[in-house]
Amino acid sequence: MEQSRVVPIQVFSQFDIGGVFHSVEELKRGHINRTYIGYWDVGGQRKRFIHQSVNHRVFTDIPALMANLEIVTKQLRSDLTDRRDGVDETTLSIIPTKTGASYLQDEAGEYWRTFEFIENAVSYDVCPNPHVAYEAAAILGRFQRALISVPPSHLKDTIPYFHHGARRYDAFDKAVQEDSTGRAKEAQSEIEFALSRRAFGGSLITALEEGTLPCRVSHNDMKLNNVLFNASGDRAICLLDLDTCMAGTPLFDFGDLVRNTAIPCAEDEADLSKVVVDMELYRAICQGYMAEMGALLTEKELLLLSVSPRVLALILGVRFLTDYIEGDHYFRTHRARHNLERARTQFQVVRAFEALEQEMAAEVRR
Ligand code: ADP
Ligand code: GN1
Ligand code: MG
Repeated sequence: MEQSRVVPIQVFSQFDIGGVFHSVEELKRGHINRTYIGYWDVGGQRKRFIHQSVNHRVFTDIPALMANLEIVTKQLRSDLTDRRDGVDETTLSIIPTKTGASYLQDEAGEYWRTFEFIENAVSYDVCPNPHVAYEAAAILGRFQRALISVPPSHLKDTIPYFHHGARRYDAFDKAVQEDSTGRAKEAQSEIEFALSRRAFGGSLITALEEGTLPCRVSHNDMKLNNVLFNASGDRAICLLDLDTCMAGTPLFDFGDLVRNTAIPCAEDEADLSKVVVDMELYRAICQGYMAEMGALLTEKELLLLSVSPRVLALILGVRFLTDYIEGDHYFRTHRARHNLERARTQFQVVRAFEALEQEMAAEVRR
């Protein structure tokens, strides 16, 4: 379960901010990294910066991760300069250390980096309306389009086999067999659900490995709260959380975005009757995404678009369930059985998509 930590503020002064540190507050959002807002006095003005401790138990090669981040943000920035419609858009801007590095390691072994704070922006954990869904999908489409010129082999895998359904199932099997925490008995119905859909969970990765789906750079963590909107919430202005940018398929991103945006409830919603697909939100995602990326997708990608949300929800459910059975080592949890509840909700998401299989496919064709 979550434990509070001392923030090593002396580390922050090693970044080339050119000001005087004032205070810090934690932003409790994601499940993996630790994110802080630092308040600094710079040139007589109070300015905010993002200080982030990157989870090196999850991301085991931080130099490679930061090298990827530099490649991706450089390309996104150059695309924004070339595009006329990108005036209000931005991308992450790394503040180097005073010695010119993009990150540092503190005495406790933790890795730190600093970003410019993107001001006058909002983000959503739950999608409030179809316009927000459209915009999130459109910025994803622009992101994928901008990165088409970066060969996937130029980026290292920051988490190997991240959306590899078959390998996620292998890890799940091992967790169930070992049952090191004795928790498997409480999760029998979830385990059975996962096992009943094993082949489906591996379907996208099989197509990618066989080469019937093209390998492209993808974001791989397309949660709605990784998109920043302008203050009025009517325009997506930045895609965040670029740590998992690596070789993949656009289907991982489209699927993940639909998974967590077209079902307007929390990812750990305990009331499963609220886990319902909002087809208006789904339609808006299809439209926003197609407007930017539609013309660049292959027949096979188009065919699998509507299937991808189900695969992504299943894989995430299996990951939550594996982590629960292993003792909650990966995802940060906030209460007992949190990962089991998250798995249960994702499996309900899978059921909700299954029930709408035909309608979801018809919407993409339209
Ligand atoms: P995690 O991997 O833990 O999800 P993120 O990089 O997504 O970490 O950051 C967590 C939250 O911090 C985001 O959802 C966003 O609200 C905020 N955030 C991150 N980077 C910035 C930034 N450069 N400017 C403003 N807010 C940011
Ligand atoms: C994690 O870091 P965050 O909270 O944006 C996870 C994603 C999951 C997501 C589920 C590196 O994302 O894969 O889809 O939780 N990121 C990593 O909420 O494992
Ligand atoms: Mg995030």
